[in-house]
Amino acid sequence: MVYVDEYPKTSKLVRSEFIVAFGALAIGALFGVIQALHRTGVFRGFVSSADYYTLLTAHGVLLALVFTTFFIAGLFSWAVSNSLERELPHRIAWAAFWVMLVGTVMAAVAIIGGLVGAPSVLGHSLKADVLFTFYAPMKAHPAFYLGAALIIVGSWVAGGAYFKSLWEWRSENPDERIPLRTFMVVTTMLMWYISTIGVAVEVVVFLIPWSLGLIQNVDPLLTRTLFWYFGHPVVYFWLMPAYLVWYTVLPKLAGGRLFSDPLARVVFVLFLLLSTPVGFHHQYVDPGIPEGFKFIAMTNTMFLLLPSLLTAFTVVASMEHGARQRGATGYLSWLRNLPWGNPAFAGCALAGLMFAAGGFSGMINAGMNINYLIHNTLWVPGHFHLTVGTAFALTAMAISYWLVPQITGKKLQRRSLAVAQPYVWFIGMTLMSNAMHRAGLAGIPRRTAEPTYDEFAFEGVAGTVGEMRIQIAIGGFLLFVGAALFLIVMAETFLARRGGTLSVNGTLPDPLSGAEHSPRILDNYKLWTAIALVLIVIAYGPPLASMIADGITAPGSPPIPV
Ligand code: HAS
Ligand code: CU
Repeated sequence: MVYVDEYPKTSKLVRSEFIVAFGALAIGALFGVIQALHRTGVFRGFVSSADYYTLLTAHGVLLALVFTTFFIAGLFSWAVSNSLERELPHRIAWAAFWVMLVGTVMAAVAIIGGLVGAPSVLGHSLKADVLFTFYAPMKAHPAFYLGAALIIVGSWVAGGAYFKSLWEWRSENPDERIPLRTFMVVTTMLMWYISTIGVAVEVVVFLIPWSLGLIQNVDPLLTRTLFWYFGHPVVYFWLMPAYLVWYTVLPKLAGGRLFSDPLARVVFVLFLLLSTPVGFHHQYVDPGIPEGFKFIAMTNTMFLLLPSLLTAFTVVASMEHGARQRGATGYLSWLRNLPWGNPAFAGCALAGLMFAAGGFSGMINAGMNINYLIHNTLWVPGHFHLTVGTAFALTAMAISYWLVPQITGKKLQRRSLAVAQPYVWFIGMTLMSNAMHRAGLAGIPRRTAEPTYDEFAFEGVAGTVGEMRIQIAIGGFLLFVGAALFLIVMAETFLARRGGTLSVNGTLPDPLSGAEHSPRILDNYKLWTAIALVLIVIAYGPPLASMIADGITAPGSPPIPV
């Protein structure tokens, strides 16, 4: 039976979450192409450079925060309901949806206010040009921070629906292993609860009172630290859902089975343990944090490569198994036997391939000394367009080709556009991110409307700055085309009539090595959460204590670069 007929209530929820996600994707992608054309100087007619920050904030917030959070909520709702074989508790889940939606609208209105002359609303000018990392000393309208807080609170409530389902299931199945997809969702949410505490404290205790004028100053170092305490784990909040898809659906799309359930569980537990005590790797150049603690963060970050390296092994092995089931032979020629004409498969596989490159640039970011070379340059957007902008976004789009027919009961429309779409994205992203990385090495900064350096000679960099700019502009344009193709396919599918046979089937095969081979201790959430908290206390305790020793709003550390 199709998912929508089996779980009609949860299907409706997933559809609503996806519609908001895709709406955010549409607007965010439009702003993205405008920016790419603007900062490369190819076309500057859409906005003035003065509005660049507003546009960049909207692009980052809509794509990295709204598109991701709503899509993940939908994916997780599907994963939990489908693997525990029950509808989600719908009151909790819908409450979460509405809280997140109200938050999104508030934050979006505050940002857009900046484009229409920042009118005064409730005694504060309505604008939020603070970028998606929104830390002090840049200040936004209170509505922006309240909106951000609501999005986070909503995501907490959504987690409540998954936990409640798990408890219900557990009372009926006391001895069974937690199904893999639910295990992954729950581990991700535990990591999310631990890490969002940082940003919640930053926003509620400091930024909201400060933007309302209730307190006069905040400590930029302390609030940045609270932000990055959350700002690294949030990237795994985006990655782990992509991994959920790569582990549980991609092997099936490749015609095979997951290589190892135990290895998948180990990977998710490692993320729970190590995602948070690493945030200082975003603050290597911040003064006021002892070098030794930056070093601890670097070491933890290097350990944190392990779950992704294990994933590369397990997922590629599962794909190879699939190809060999389809008759492939040879060391590498099995790659040809994969279903490259299936858009769901091709999108996930290309996303994985690009993530290998993005992970590599992440390793470079993480090295304390090499980081000084690339920090705040265009290298960093090059890195994260491969990670969140492809590993997550392309996987989300690809899996929608498989999932949306199941949550709507409708056949995928415009299949030929869907087949082309992942390749358009892949080519566009290859051009853009490669040129961004190189431009960063040449010293071109991120986050500015005027980085063109026409007359500047960049010694020791292959090619010219003009050539990189053109690649970024063409790549950015192709990405916009890729997003548009996806949205056309989705819009037509959502609006189509039901009928005919679906081109997908939602059953997932058992892993080659199943849950019965994985030690039960892996499902011991109390133990892993406790260890995660201990690691956080070690990594963050002393530096945070020294930051607040001089008073919690006093910027007592050496001068903060602005
Ligand atoms: Fe990062 C900055 C370090 C992963 C996102 N990162 C950012 C920012 C974002 C971001 C948004 O240490 C910018 C924030 C800002 O605005 O300032 N990052 C890392 C490291 C990893 C990493 C070590 N990042 C991610 C992921 C993200 C993301 C995932 C989003 C989803 N990042 C940094 C650092 C900075 C940073 C510094 C600060 C830079 C600065 O100075 O500002 C690692 O987790 C990466 C591990 C990954 C691998 C790759 C494994 C390969 C796999 C592919 C398998 C292949 C398949 C397909 C399945 C080791 C799993 C095969 C296909 C066939 C056809 C065979
Ligand atoms: Cu990070």
